[in-house]
Amino acid sequence: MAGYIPGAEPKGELRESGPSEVVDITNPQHIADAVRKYKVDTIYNLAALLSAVAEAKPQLAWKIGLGGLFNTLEVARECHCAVFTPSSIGSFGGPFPKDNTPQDTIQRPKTMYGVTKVSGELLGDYYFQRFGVDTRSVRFPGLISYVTPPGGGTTDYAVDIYYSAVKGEKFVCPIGKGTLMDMMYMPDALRGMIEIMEADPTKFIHRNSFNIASMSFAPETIYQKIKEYVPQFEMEYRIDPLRQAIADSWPNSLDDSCARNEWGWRPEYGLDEMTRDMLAKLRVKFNM
Ligand code: VAH
Repeated sequence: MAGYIPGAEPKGELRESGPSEVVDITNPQHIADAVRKYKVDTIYNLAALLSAVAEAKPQLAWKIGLGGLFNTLEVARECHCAVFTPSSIGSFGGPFPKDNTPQDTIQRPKTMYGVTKVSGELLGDYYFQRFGVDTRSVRFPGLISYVTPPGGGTTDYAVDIYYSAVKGEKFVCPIGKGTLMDMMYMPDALRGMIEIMEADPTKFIHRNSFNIASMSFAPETIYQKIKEYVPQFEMEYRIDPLRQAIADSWPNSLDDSCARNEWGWRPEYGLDEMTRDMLAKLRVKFNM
């Protein structure tokens, strides 16, 4: 993380899951010290500002997204680590096929988030080709989790809607009716991150970065699905122009056939399974 962010330390289940250090990703020595101290063989570099907040702080988004990635790749080159860095459906932009977006197509994003993601893909491939660093990546859709509240992304609505439903509140949706975006339940995303790093690289045609997908929906679809389990749940639209413009520039759905063919990617959660699990876990989280 750039600079020390109070409260950023891991908590609860994450903290109990193993050793941890607070590392400033804009300080390469910090990264190298942690890698050497814990004999790290694979770095999962998840540091980034999400799409909407990156438009408010573009310089910081670059500093963390690309500066942080460069520092991570240099440490990986020196310490012989593999590196996973997520890209995103936000890496697409310009005149590309919006439906079933192919693995290889035009990527001319107009957001700083997208610029950092497509640049990160190119940098990751360069470090593999030039220095042999084992870099791998997936283009994540919007990730939905009950563990951590959303952090300033365009797809945050698909998490916030579950919180409103469980709390018995009317949901105010910032994304317009009919706006399709790819989404994925966090357990599928975590499994994908591990499976790609354990995959046999001799089968790779691509590396940075693979399209992966599980579901694509618009706000009205997830709302109707939640209403099946929370019949009194209500929603209204109050469009956020920034997030709507970003969402409109992204794919409606992804073709993930390369990830399926090159390393066996398969999603396990659809909208119904995710909705049942999200509502159940949030009810436990809020003792409701
Ligand atoms: C965002 N949740 O909305 C992130 C993600 C594809 C969406 O990159 O910025």
